[in-house]
Amino acid sequence: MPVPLVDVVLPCLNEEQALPWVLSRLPAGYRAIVVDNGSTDNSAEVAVAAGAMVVHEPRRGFGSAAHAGLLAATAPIVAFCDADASMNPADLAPLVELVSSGSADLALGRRRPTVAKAWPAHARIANRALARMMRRATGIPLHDLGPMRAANREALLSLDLQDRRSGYPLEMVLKASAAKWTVVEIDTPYSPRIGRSKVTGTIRGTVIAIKDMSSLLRESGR
Ligand SMILES: Nc1nc2c(ncn2[C@@H]2O[C@H](COP(=O)(O)OP(=O)(O)O)[C@@H](O)[C@H]2O)c(=O)[nH]1
Ligand SMILES: [Mg+2]
Repeated sequence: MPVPLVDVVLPCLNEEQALPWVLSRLPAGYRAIVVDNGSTDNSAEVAVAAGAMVVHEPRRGFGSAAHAGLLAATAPIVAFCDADASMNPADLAPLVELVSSGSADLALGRRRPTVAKAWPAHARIANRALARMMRRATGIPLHDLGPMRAANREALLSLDLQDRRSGYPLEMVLKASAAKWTVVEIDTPYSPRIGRSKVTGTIRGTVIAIKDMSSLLRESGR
């Protein structure tokens, strides 16, 4: 396969039900890199059957998977998307366009729920509070710490991201801001996922996410 224009990193923990929907919706010229984070279902097999590249990352954690995908990528632009069908990879195209045209160094998708139940209230409230702190820390008018995003691969690598859990997306924004990147946020539809949530749909996941993100914000304030 020739080097794709865009590599799409899809962190995956037991998403066999959602993957066919997700992987059939990548724009032409985009390559899917499914990072299997120790799934106990058939996620890896389903991903391979759908034509995706599969990377196995045994160390658990969203950031661990996302970063393994970034390291495996070879395309000039790398995008990130969840593998749970809550967002449509086709909606990555406008984010990628912002990066490829040079309008943004980091393009972020702001999740806009299509129906109320797409986003549980506790997750939405926590996200809003964290986004407010992120705005204060960076001075950039951002409203979400969502996973959908795009940037140039080499630039992303140069950020030297360290978080391997839920703080990864936030660390990316904080370091991009510190490096004076142009960070742009646009709306992306957010729908109910297929299958069961691993992070904000559970109390434990939400608490870990808030903990990881608050400690990053505290550090950045120092
Ligand atoms: N690799 C990896 N992926 C994860 C982990 N937890 C969640 N994911 C994936 O990250 C994405 C977001 O997780 P999800 O459970 O939908 O969280 P929510 O959107 O906050 O409910 C999905 O694609 C999951 O499969 C993890 O520990 N490791
Ligand atoms: Mg989700």
